[in-house]
Amino acid sequence: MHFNTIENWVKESAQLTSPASVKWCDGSQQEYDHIIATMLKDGSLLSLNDKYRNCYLHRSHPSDVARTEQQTFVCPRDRDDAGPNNNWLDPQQAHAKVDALFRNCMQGRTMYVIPYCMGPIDSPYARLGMEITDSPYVVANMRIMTRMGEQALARIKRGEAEVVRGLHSVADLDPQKRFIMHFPEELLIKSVGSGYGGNALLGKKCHALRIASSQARRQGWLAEHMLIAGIEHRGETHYVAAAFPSACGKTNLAMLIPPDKYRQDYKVWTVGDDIAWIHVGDDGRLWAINPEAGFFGVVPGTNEHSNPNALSMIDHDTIYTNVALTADKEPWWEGKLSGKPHTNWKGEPHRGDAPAAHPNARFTVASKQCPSYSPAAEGKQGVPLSAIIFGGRRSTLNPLVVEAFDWSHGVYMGATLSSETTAAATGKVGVVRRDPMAMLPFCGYNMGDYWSHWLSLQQQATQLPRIFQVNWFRCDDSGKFLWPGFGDNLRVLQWVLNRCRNEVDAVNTPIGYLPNATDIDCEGLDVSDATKRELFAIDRQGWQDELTAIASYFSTFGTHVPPAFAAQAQRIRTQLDNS
Ligand code: SAT
Ligand code: MN
Repeated sequence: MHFNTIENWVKESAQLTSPASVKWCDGSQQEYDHIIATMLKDGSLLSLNDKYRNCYLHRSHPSDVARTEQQTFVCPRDRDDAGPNNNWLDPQQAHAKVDALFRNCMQGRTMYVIPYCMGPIDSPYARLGMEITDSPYVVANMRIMTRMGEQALARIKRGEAEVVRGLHSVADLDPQKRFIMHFPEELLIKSVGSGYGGNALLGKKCHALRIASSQARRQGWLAEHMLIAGIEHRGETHYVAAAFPSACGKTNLAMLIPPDKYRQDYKVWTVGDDIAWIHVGDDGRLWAINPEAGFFGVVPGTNEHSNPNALSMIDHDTIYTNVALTADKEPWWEGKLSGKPHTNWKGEPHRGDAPAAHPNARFTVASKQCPSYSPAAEGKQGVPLSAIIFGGRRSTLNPLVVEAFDWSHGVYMGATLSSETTAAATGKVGVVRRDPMAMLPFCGYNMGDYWSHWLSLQQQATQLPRIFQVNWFRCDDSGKFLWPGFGDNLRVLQWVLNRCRNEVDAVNTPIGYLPNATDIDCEGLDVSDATKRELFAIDRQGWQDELTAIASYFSTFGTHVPPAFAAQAQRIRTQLDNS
C-alpha cells in the first residue's frame, strides 16, 4: 500500500473525528513515559506500591470489561463470505453506522497515530498495521503488545504490500453505541465505544486474527488463536501450537514449569500465549511466528502454583487492568496467595463475596520479561511445529488427551471443539458452546471455508504436524476435577512428544488414538487407577449424542462444510456402533 494512501486516510480520519491535535507515535521510551505521566495526571492510571516498579492500574468503565461479540461485525460485500459465525452488515451500511458515531468524537482530545508491526520486525512473515486512537491507554498497551513506532513506520514507508488500518475511539463508552467493524476486503477495522482489550488494541484480535485469517486464506497460510511453546528434552526442542478458547489456560500452558521430577529433563520455552501465524516452510513443514510482542493475560488465578513464570514477570513494568488493591496499594486478585483486598476493581471498598478483581482482569507485559521467553520467538522464520493441540473446557465426555488418526481427522477434531464459556467475553459463563479451533469469535470469514482451507494444507505441506485434543477440565460426578492440571500437564505433553517421535504406540479407538494406561505417568499424583480410567473413558451414548449435536451444528454452515467431515462422522458412528 502506498504511503500516500495511509497519510490521506489519517487526514480523512482527523477531518471526521475533529481531534484537538494529531500525534504520530515513535514508540520511544520517552513517549511511553510521557503517556504514562499524562494518564497518572488525569487519573486514568493509578500508581501502585513501590515494590511494583513501573506498574500501574487502569480501571476500565464497569460496562467495558471484556470483548463484546454481539457488537462485533465482519463486513465483506457478500454476506455468505462472513458466514453464520459472524455478525454481518453490508459494508456501506456499516461504514455509515460507525462514521456517524466517529463524527467529532475526538473533540478536545489527542488523536494518536500508531504504526505497528505484528511479528519480529525483520521477519518476512511479519505484517504491518496503523492504528488511530484517542485512547492513551491503547497507545501504552500497543507499545507493549506490538513492535510499535519508527521501525514499523520505516517498513510501511518502504511500500509494504498490505497494511491493515484501524480507526478506534472510546467515544462516550456507551454500550449501545459500541461497534467493532471489520472490512476484510479493505484491510480496515473501525472500532468505537470501547477501550477494552480485544475491542481496542486493534493489533490483537481484530488484525492478527479476524483480518489476518482472511488474508491467510487468500495467501495459503493460517492465523490462529494459539499459544506456541517449545518443549526441550535432552537437547532437542519440539514446538507445539495449541488452541484454547479465551481464558482456558493458554498463558499457563505456554509458560509451564515442569513438576520437580521432570525438571532435570524437560524445559518449556514460551514463544507466544495467544496468537500463531503459521506458514508452510520451504522444507514442507509448518512454521509458526508469534505476531505479538507482549502478553495480555488473565490475572485472576495467577500464582506460584498455576504460573510462577507469569507471577515473576508481572511485578515490574506491567499495566494492570481491573484488579483489586490491598490497603498498601499492591495489586490483588482472586487466587493471589498473599495480601488481602481492600479496594475492589471498581475502586470501591471491598466487601462481601463478590470478586474483588474482575474475573477478566488483565496484565499487559512485554514478552521479554517472561523468564521462559524463547530466543526463537525473535527469529525471522519462526519455529517448526511438531504438534498442534486443540483444547476445550469440558467437564464431561472429552478425554484428557487423544490423538487424531491423520490431518483430516485432526481438522475435524478442531472443528468440533466445544468449551464451557468464560468471563473473557460478555455473556453467561459456563455454558457449552461450539468453538471450532477456538476461533469462533475470531475467524474473519465463513467458518466452513476456513475448515476447507485447513484441509487444503494437505496439498501444500509435505510434513504436517500431528494433531491432538486435550481436556484438562474433566470432572467426576461430584464436579471435582479429575486431573491436577498446570505443571502436571507436562505429563500429557510428554506423551504428545513421544508420539511425535514414534516412541510409543497407542490404543486405536473410535474417537482416535488414546494413550496406553502406563504411558501417561501419574507417579506422585493423587490420581488413582480408577480416576485414570475415568479420564479416558469413552461414554458411548455421550459420543453418539455428541455426533448428533455436531451434525446439527455443521448443518448451519450449509454447503460450506467440507464433505470430508461427513465421512469422519460416519466412520466414528460406525465404529462406536461396533465397539
Ligand atoms: O480481550 S482479548 O480479546 O484480547 C482477550 C481474549 O479474549 O482472549
Ligand atoms: Mn485470546
